[in-house]
Amino acid sequence: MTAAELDKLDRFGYVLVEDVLHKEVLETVRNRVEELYDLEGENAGSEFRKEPGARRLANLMDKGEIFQQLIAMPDILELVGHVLGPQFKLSSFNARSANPYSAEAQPLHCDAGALPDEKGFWVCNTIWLLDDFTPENGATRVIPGSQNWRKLPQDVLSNPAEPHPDEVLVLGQAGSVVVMNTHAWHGGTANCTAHHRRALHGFYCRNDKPQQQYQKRLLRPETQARLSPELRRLLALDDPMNDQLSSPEQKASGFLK
Ligand SMILES: O=C(O)CCC(=O)C(=O)O
Repeated sequence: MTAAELDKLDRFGYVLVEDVLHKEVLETVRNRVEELYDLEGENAGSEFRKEPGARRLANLMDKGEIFQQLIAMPDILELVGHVLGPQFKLSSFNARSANPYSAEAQPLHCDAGALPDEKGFWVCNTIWLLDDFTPENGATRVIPGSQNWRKLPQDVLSNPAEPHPDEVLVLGQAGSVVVMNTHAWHGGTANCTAHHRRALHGFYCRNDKPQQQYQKRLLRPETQARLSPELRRLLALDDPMNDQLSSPEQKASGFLK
């Protein structure tokens, strides 16, 4: 990671890393994502949430080795660690695809409704662009610097779904990854084009917080058995504190809680 990348992440709350997925890998990921949308049909995304105006998939760690490779990429993890400190884990790994001609924009939100606590930041998302993000196709908007405001948009804005004077669109080419401190106010925008706008969301949190999706419960035993020690650590599969924090009875999740 470069000093310029770290500076952007610190100041604006996000940084775009280009050319992370090369052509063949990008195509493999896109194909697998489309295959999953077809296979899962109406149930797609149901392990987490469905969303009007967007197709979603959840629990990607259990749905293909390709996703397991992405989630442990050292360059991206270094940036995530810059936000969260050394002790962090995967919170969830999902896909979101803004539908063609969908006017449904997401309200500005902080992931998991999270405010920084006395130890600092505890949520960080990575948005993997499977299509170019353009001004027209539902790119993510973000309010640069809002990760430091320690306020939730729904508590201070009369309508978090409306355009915000300080928002910027995060634009970039397919194959790029946006690492975002998601205490920053952000959200998907309307897609005014005839094509899906697809992305993966690899969401991480600090070790002392609950996973958004409890990986130990969601991943099939045969998947868990095949994971490397590094991936087991990243998913907190052998962490009793995570079992306590993330069991379904205790978890808090959802983009507006
Ligand atoms: O896909 C996007 O553009 C952002 C999605 C997002 O922020 C969310 O689903 O919480």
